[in-house]
Amino acid sequence: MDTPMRPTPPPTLDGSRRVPQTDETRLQVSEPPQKAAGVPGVLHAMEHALGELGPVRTARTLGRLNQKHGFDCPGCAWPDPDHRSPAEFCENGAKAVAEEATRAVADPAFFAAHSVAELRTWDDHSLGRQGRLTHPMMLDDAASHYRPVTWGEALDVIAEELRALADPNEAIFYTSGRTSNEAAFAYQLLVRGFGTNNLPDCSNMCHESSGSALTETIGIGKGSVSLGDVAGADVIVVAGQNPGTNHPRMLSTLEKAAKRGARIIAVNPLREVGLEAFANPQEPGSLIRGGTRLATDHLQIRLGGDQALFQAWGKVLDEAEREAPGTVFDHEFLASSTRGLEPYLEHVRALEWREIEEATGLREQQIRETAAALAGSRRTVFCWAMGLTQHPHAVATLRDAVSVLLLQGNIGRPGAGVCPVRGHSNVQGDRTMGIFEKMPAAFHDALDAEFAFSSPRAPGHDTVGAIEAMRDGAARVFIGLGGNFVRATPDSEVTEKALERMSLTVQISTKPNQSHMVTGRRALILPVLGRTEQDVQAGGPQRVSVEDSMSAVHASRGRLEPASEHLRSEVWVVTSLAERVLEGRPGAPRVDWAAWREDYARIRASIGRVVPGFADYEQRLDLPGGFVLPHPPRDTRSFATPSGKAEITVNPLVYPRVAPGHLLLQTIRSHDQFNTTIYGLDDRYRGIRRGRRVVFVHPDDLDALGFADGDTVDLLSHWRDGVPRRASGFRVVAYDTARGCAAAYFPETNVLVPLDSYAETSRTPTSKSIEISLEAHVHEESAV
Ligand SMILES: Nc1nc2c(c(=O)[nH]1)N[C@H]1C(S)=C(S)[C@@H](COP(=O)(O)OP(=O)(O)OC[C@H]3O[C@@H](n4cnc5c(=O)[nH]c(N)nc54)[C@H](O)[C@@H]3O)O[C@H]1N2
Ligand SMILES: Nc1nc2c(c(=O)[nH]1)N[C@H]1C(S)=C(S)[C@@H](COP(=O)(O)OP(=O)(O)OC[C@H]3O[C@@H](n4cnc5c(=O)[nH]c(N)nc54)[C@H](O)[C@@H]3O)O[C@H]1N2
Ligand SMILES: [Mo]
Repeated sequence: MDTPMRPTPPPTLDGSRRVPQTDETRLQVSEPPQKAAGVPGVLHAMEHALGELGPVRTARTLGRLNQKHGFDCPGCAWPDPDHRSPAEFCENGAKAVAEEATRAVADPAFFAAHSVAELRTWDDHSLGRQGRLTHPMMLDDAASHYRPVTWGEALDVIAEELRALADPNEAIFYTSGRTSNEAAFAYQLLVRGFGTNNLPDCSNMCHESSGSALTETIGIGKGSVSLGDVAGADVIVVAGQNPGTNHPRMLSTLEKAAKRGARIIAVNPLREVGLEAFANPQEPGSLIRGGTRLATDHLQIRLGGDQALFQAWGKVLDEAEREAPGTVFDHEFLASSTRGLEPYLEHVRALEWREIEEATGLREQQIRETAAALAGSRRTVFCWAMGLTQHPHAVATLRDAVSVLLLQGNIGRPGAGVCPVRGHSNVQGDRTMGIFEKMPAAFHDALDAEFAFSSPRAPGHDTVGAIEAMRDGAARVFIGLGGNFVRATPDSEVTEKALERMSLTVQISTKPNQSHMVTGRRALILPVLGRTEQDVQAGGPQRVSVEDSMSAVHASRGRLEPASEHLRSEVWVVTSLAERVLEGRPGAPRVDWAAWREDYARIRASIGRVVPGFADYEQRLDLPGGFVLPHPPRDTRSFATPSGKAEITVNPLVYPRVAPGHLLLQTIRSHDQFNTTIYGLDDRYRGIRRGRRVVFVHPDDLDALGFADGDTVDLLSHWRDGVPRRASGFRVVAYDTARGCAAAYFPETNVLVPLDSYAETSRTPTSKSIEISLEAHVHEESAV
């Protein structure tokens, strides 16, 4: 039997607005290594897993990860290959699993020993290390500590608070992207049945810009490639993404392409080790040879300079086409399937190199060389992640990325296409299931027909809108299905105050986090099963399903014994809540929630009738590897835009400019975290150990600003509202980044991101584009 154990680390106050913790005697900075993964990566993974799980659980758990009859990795959304190796996981996937399958528990004794006020000063690393939540817990009005409650009492409190609202739009229903398709579908139905579209999700802060730009230009907000397309491409652009840390299994695919001689162009202000060279742990030979070189080119672009780069590539492609007509552009495709070529060409022809160089920080020659590679390629894939989506002009940037591909017909043919690399393991599936504040009318129509009700049609709040509504008193109840809302969102102080105005905050979680400590008048923690655990309901053992970054849907089945007998599945929680909230409510959808809870196949049967592409859902889940959803541009080169064509768009060139003496800050992940879950304090690939409060700055910028490597500084953000925003006590690290740009880890820096600084159209917070200045840190005034 696994015995519960609880490590009790001293609380380190590492939060954004908390007491600064820079401790130069602990924090270590060294040269970054030369290549990613390999034996050290696997050893780190095993070490971490063994520490959390012990040997038996480690073998039982990691052996089932991403296997055909196992569970889906709760890490990232990179797809599984058809031919899986016996160890189809990466270092960070193993960490994600260990984090969930840990034997440590945060039980009622833990909550009795520590007040909420005390736990609020703990950082997320210390909170997460307590282990799995075991009991539903409630914080009563004016209470200092959480106390255990029964599920019945907890659900009654929520139903009572929801029913007491003057308007259903006063409730916010957040979702994080680990939720299964089944739970997500039931949840959105509960929310719409209750009468609101207030369904913000983590995607609003993540790939919303990709969804917006792709829907506008190609008619569907999802990537168009398969794993085979990426492996088979001649040119792969990897822009604004750090796969070595965040999508390590992508390195195997890039390695295949590299071995075929593909040109891999990394576009990144940082030289990310994972893109330089890769030693595949599944191929011993690769380790001996020192690994495969991945990126052939590194364009060290300035933050937010990508739009200029993409337009410049379009400009050079046009020149090449005019020099040798018929050799670069795909005229047949352009004529039959696109719109807007002429105005686009007019726009890019007028661009001036001086401005392109200023925007990108690159030289004309570098851009011409890489454009020549594109011109000579018949199979090009663009991959990207947060480096492109979290800027004010992110949507325009991505429209311009699409245009470059369209010029050469690089969509809907083998080895070519768009590849937004998703974050959370089921964030794409949640959106497919209707987790969105503004689903298309066709979805509502199908939902209404299936459940004989009238779903509300007015758009709900997205993440930024939800915070504004709570801040302004227009919302009273917050419910989070997974995630860590208070730490993941921008403008931490504003968000904290907003949540504190709620009459009830509810977090449906697996592990303790800060969102449990920043509460409304009353608060609930509802502990749920994770992906790795068995889910047995009245109808027998259940499976759930998820969709990866490439639209493949497959089943996931946990095998471990649950961390506590009091845990319930997300589907159980949602359907039980729905019964209590919707019973007897006029106009409620017609659903047998108890039947859904007993057998999730009944939920899938409804999904099959509501969501396109899910016919015969149950049977097709039995297929090895699941099934792939339809994608018109990929499948038939058809484009469901209003014009029926793929849109080549004209976007005015925008790039960030900061005041003299200021820097542009991006906020990123270290190698030892999953979003707000901090596994440890090492960022091995960037040479940082035992600490997180660091800011990476180019040595020449440091000279110019009068600072030096090793200094301790405060980061001050500058925004048009003039509100002072400060993150204190960061060790300066001289680092190889583009000039004028800085980097620091999130969530410590979220306090610096103004709530109303978000991308045009997608309203994604601009987490990679924050104007800051450095100020020498004064140790004495450390307490805030
Ligand atoms: N282990 C682990 N895996 C994860 C996660 C995790 O936290 N840990 N998070 C998951 C989630 S939700 C997501 S969304 C993904 C995130 O995956 P990534 O997007 O890779 O994550 P970030 O750390 O935000 O890294 C952004 C990258 O873009 C670069 N960049 C920043 N700004 C710009 C720019 O203006 N232009 C260009 N060209 N590059 C830029 C940065 O230098 C960095 O390399 O990973 C997922 N997988
Ligand atoms: N400054 C800055 N801010 C950012 C970003 C950035 O790059 N910079 N990135 C943004 C991005 S891309 C994203 S996706 C968001 C992430 O925002 P979120 O998705 O809200 O945050 P996570 O840290 O992934 O959520 C972790 C919590 O989820 C819970 N959890 C884990 N597994 C499960 C499960 O199976 N079920 C349930 N119910 N709960 C579970 C645990 O309690 C854990 O504490 O953050 C965004 N915020
Ligand atoms: Mo994300």
